[in-house]
Amino acid sequence: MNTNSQGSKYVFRSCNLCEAICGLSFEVSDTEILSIRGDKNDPLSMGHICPKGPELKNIYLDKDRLRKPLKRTNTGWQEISYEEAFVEVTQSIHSIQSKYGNDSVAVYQGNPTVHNYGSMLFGSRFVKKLKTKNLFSATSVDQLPHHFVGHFMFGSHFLIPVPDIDRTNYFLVLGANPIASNGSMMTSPHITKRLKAIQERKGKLVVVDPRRTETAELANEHHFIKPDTDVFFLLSILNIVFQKGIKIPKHLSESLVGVEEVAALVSSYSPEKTASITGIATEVTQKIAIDFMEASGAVCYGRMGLSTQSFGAFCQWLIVLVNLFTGNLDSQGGSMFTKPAIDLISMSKNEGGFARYFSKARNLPEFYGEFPVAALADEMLYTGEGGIKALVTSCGNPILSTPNGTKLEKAIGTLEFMVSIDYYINETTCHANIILPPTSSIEHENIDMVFPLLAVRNYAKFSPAVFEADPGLKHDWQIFGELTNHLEATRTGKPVKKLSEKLTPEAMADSLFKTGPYKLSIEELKKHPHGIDLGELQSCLPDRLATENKKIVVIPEPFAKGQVLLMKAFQEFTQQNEHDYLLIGRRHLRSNNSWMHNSERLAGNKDRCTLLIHTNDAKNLQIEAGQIVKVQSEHGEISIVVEVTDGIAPGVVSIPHGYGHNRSGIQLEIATKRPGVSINDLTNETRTDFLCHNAAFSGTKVRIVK
Ligand SMILES: Nc1nc2c(c(=O)[nH]1)N[C@H]1C(S)=C(S)[C@@H](COP(=O)(O)OP(=O)(O)OC[C@H]3O[C@@H](n4cnc5c(=O)[nH]c(N)nc54)[C@H](O)[C@@H]3O)O[C@H]1N2
Ligand SMILES: Nc1nc2c(c(=O)[nH]1)N[C@H]1C(S)=C(S)[C@@H](COP(=O)(O)OP(=O)(O)OC[C@H]3O[C@@H](n4cnc5c(=O)[nH]c(N)nc54)[C@H](O)[C@@H]3O)O[C@H]1N2
Ligand code: SF4
Ligand SMILES: [Mo]
Repeated sequence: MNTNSQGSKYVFRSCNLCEAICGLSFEVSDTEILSIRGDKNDPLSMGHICPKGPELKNIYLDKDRLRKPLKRTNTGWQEISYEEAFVEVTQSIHSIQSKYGNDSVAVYQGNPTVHNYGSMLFGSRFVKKLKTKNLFSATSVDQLPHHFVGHFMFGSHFLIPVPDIDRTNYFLVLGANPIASNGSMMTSPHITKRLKAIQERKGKLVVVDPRRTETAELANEHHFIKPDTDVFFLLSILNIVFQKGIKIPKHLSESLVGVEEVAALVSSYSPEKTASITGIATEVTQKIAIDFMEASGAVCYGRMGLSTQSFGAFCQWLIVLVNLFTGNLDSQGGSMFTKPAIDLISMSKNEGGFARYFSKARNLPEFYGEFPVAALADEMLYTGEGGIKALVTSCGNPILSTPNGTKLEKAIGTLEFMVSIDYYINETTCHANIILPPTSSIEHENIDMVFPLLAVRNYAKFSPAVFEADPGLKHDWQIFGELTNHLEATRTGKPVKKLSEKLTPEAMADSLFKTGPYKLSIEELKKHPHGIDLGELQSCLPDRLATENKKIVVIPEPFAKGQVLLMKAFQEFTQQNEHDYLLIGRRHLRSNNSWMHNSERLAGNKDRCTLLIHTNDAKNLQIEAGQIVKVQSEHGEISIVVEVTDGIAPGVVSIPHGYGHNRSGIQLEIATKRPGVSINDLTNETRTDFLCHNAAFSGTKVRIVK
């Protein structure tokens, strides 16, 4: 902390609103935040800040933010004390588990969990105490395929390579829009600067996306692709690479098993055969493959648009193979692994697994102890043994964020009890019997435990609280800690244990740093308020592999077996006639998943929840910009304003997710002037990834009605 001549001081901490974890500089007086700016001395973010960063002040001050636990009664919400809430929550959970078994209580942990180390560390202790198999999180509407591939190829779900963006000379981006999202599974703050730097060193940025996104606008090349078909494009890239001659990084030549089988697989997918399916011409695919092979340092990267497809896991697997067989895996300028100061990989060594047990209603496989959230509604509606009767949510809004939110909303209506840990009444938490609000993020310290694992440089930082916490509020970790101890007491009849002063998130993180590869400590990190740069990414395979024999499993069993499904889909695609419109999502810089839409400063006056449609399609349908149309799917119907553009592939339409703050019958207390509609009232909960069962959002079939 520094003080200036006006008596105000500076607090340096990372923004926790997205994966870029930008270093911010808070200028504060005793009571007020005077300004929030990018911290120029942060070695990773170098002064970057986006329009969401300053919102940390508005969230702190927001009058919509809950500051007292709430209980739902027949006459509306009633404020209660934390103690009353803890007792009621744990007694309800205990009585439901006693009656129906431990699995009758389900948990959904949403996206902000990973941005809050207290919630993560103490949430997982509470979850263990519940002893339920019905665990769900945002992972399975997001990056599950990356973990799946990490687990099967490298031996740990946390072994996920990231683009060495600062040294690459050819960046092939599929289904990601980092200029709006600020990067995902690639912590890379100041992304536009980093992308432009590739071009300044005469490298190339190539984007494959059904929409001409902000990132595509900057790119050297952009190619439209038909949604949900990337798997075939990637197979064709590999088909060409194998024909021209693969190049395996020298240090990995002894570490691969299964290369011949890949050669056999990709031989069936020549670019000539896949062009009519993907919409990418043979010559374009050939040129991309050859440019990629010839570049000194090239990397292929795919994100949400690729992960949330029918063959999302296949896509992420093939991306690793493209990098591997062009000599770019674990190599400078290619796709590399980090060496973070907290070693999550050795920590989670014994937790891993897939399909060790299955969900009751949908029979979907667990992965690392979690079921796909696309099954959540059916598991609640299941009346047999093992069906869900109670729900705990934290940091999330699954009614807006998971496929077929309408069905989930109905299913939640059948529950006997629900509790939510959240500082807003949102479309999901409004159904809870009790809402437990935590402190806002700047009222507690934080350490990014996850994102340095995915960062384009090795980096560590401690973020101090900006202000002391509101004395009436508890932190997420304290809420989870109290719930854990109260549940134990309810079960045993013994007095409730006090939270230990020694067992805090900070103490836990400190010991993780001390046993980590750099032997850091919180004390040391506090001496470096802007963060510590631990250097550029280094080759680390095969040493770092967590597979039994330190080999890369080039074609893991689920993929070997899944080839049949792939071929079947390929043949069905080739037979396909006229289709409906294919729906994709989008993100905007000034919006953050399902929340922060109540901020006037951030959202501005523009309605961003619109339907993007190509000019020719609009003409054919005789619809115009500004008009309201109905969009219908197998599962639902929404009405939405049309925006006409040439920046989307013909036959494709786009709606952003996270909106729909006007659900019928619900009096939301968060005032929003632009409620929008929820794309997930159209998406299909039965459409999941063929292998890992991540939600398959991309390419949902819809009809448009005037
Ligand atoms: N169709 C479609 N659906 C999607 C996506 C898509 O692209 N298309 N994207 C998916 C993705 S990638 C994700 S990650 C999910 C996100 O969806 P969710 O997992 O539902 O997460 P958010 O919408 O970010 O949840 C926001 C809630 O978390 C609360 N919150 C914020 N910070 C904290 C905190 O520190 N403590 C507590 N207790 N609560 C907090 C906010 O108040 C808010 O109510 O949506 C998914 N859904
Ligand atoms: N401003 C802002 N930033 C965010 C978020 C936010 O809501 N707002 N959310 C955060 C979260 S939780 C996440 S997970 C990340 C996500 O980060 P990104 O993945 O970079 O974000 P998206 O904008 O969802 O990008 C997905 C892209 O895939 C394209 N796409 C859709 N379907 C297909 C397809 O079938 N094939 C191909 N090739 N492309 C397809 C879409 O057009 C879109 O451009 O962003 C994070 N950052
Ligand atoms: S890009 Fe914006 S939201 Fe993301 S960490 Fe940086 S300031 Fe925060
Ligand atoms: Mo996400």
